[in-house]
Amino acid sequence: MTDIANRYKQNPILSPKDLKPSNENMIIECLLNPGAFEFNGKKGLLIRVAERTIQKEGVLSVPVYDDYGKVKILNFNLNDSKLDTSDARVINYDGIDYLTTISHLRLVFSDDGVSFCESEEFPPIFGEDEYESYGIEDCRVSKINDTYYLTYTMVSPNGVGVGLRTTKDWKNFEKGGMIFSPHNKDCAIFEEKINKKFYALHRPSSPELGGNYIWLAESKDGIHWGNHKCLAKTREGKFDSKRLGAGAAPIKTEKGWLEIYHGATEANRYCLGAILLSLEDPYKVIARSEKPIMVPTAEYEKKGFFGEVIFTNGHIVNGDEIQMYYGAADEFVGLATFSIKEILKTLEQ
Ligand code: MAN
Repeated sequence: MTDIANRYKQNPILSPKDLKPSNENMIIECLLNPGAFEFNGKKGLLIRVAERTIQKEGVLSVPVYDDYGKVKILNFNLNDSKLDTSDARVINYDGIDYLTTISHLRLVFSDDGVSFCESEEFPPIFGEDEYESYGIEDCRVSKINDTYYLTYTMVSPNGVGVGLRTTKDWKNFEKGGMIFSPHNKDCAIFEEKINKKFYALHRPSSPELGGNYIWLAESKDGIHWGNHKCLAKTREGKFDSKRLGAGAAPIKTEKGWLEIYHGATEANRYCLGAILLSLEDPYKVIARSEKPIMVPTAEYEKKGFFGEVIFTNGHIVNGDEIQMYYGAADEFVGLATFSIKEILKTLEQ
């Protein structure tokens, strides 16, 4: 046995061909990293749709939004020595990075948690201002009382930060702006207040000193955050040796807050691990996976837009079962279930 995830047999449940591009100049390159939630008796996913411009021979085209939010296409000659295309996600030309795709978020709903459909009632969510001009990505959905808190990656030439929007009906959204400034991503808000305060996991990056670690912050209003503390760092020689980041909102268990997180190696292999935080004081780490609970093993996890990747930021919990939705190889959406008890058992060893 390589891990403790039970993969759905008909995985992947969603592939790029299952949705329509947002306009006639674009093609969908990847469907990935969905947020997950329940609404009006249905299961909902907020999928990241990464699109690119239609490619011509000998030329590499990348989409960027201009100052007015319109897609503009930049073309680079593939033979140009100033062009570096070694990473499928980002190209570099003459020292400047460009994303090969632009992402927006798509809402799909399902009765059984497996077949998801789009409906015109719930339009796509796009990046909207100068802090989202390279798109929005990897949205976590946390429900507190009757409000859904959407925390997502805002991408623009200003940097990569965490944006907040809230909604009660998935039709009207209120903007909370950038809640964690660059460089920061992987933000998950706890689904209940502890000692009257909101808590959020987040992932600042500090390249000179420190690294890509999971941090925790608290807030009185869910918008202004402070008391930042580092909870989990990279570990040499392990599955999370290069970077790690929180998945969806922590799950409340009798043993503590259980967080499923992603950890990546220097070779960009993304696995999942778990971390357990004290119920009363989430700054206290009780346990952490020594070995990953899920590793890329299936064909659709090993090969795709960016292979060897399992990345999650969405799940629905039902008793002991976690229905986890995840991005596989940065191209497909997969479904896997876990037993909470089984994960907790791995943390005792
Ligand atoms: C980063 C993010 C994710 C992506 C992984 C793997 O963490 O861009 O969206 O899934 O890398 O490529």
